[in-house]
Amino acid sequence: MRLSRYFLPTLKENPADAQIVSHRLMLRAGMIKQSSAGIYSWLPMGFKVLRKIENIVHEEQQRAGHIPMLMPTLQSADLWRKSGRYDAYGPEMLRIKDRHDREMLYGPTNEELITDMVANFVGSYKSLPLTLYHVQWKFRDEVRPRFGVMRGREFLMKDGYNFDLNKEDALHAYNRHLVTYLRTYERMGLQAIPMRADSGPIGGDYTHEFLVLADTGESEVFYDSEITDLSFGDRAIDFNDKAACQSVMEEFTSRYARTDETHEEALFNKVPEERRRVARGIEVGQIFYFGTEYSEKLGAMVQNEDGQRVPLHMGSHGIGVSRLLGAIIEASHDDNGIIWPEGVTPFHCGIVNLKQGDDAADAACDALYDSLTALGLDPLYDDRKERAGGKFATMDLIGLPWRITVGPRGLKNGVVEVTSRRTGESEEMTPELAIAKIAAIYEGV
Ligand code: 5CA
Repeated sequence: MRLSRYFLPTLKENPADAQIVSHRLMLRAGMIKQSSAGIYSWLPMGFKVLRKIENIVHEEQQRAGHIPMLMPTLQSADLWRKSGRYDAYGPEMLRIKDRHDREMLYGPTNEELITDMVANFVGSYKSLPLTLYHVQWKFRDEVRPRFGVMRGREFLMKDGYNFDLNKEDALHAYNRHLVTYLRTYERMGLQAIPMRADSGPIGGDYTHEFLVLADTGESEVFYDSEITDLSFGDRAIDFNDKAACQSVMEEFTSRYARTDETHEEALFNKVPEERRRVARGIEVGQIFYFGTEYSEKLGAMVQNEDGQRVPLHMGSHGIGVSRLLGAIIEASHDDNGIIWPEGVTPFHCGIVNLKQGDDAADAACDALYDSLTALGLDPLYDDRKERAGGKFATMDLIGLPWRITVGPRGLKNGVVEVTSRRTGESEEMTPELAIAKIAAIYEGV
């Protein structure tokens, strides 16, 4: 993409109404525009990152054998009456009437809709196990929408639902989700720690929240610092292997890590003092196992191997897709702007032309741009007639992890400069080597 032809409405000044750094930077980098409280338009660059995050979520879900689909945003109140949540949900639910005076709602989550669907189509244990998921907009009429996309009213969520014959299989689904989430967040450059949590209005006994440590997080968390040494990495795991999933799950959940809702001081005090940490975190996902409650209320029954009709064991599993943009920026920025992890960056690298209009510089930039694009990479070429300082400031603000700087002086010696946004370190090299370096960085990302 050439910046002169893109739509990147950056702001020079810090917006007064944005209290936390990720919100400020998303506004300044021209990624989002508020349309009303807690509701945002996703401008092209914000939308690009949103899609990248969503794609990682899809890839990791499907790697675990979960099946994508799409349910509507608007739901009928009837199913929610059956589950008992129509009244219980309270003012956070946006209730709407259609022209026939039928009661509708903008879905805050989808347990009812999917359980009803499965009740309609699944009648035998032979169709199990089954995990369906979608990535869809939700609406929760939060009392205090704030921090930009972190606590929106309209937000994008991955929500998945497992349907199993018995508790053992459903707990395998729970463990499987925990494991796939570890890899999902790591691919986004995040360390998200699974912590024992409270199940809230979703219900159920088993639940973990995934928290990214950040001073601006809304949750207070308590954990054993050994947890932060763990990483899932690129281990291969067979998601059908119950024991393998269970062992990873235990590795990541056996140490003390809890949100304030489940915190127990006496237990925490058993952690050696030098490893006890009290911090703040951003909740980027939550998984639940809640047994047969919804399937009983909504009639999701199957015949088991003995021919008896039994209710399905269920769980649900959410990832805050739009919130993740804020969480990633909170975890990865400096005074000059965002620092995107390679896995989610909107463009793979920037090309800065120090002297637009200089024949040699223009030709070298065009050639770099074409070669990178031909390799399947996605560079952002700053081809504006602007001062070099302004171009650098824009690149730093929008946070592309790599920058190639091209100027007449370097070109006389046959070199361009490659700079890491994270370390600020620059290296001079030929354009060919610069292309090879960028291509190598993104191999396998
Ligand atoms: N049905 C279950 C799991 S599918 C569910 O709704 N879980 S949840 O309530 O925990 O939401 C899942 C994730 O959505 C949360 O972990 C959080 O990351 C994100 N989320 C929740 N509320 C908001 C909000 N107001 N703005 C942005 N993201 C949110």
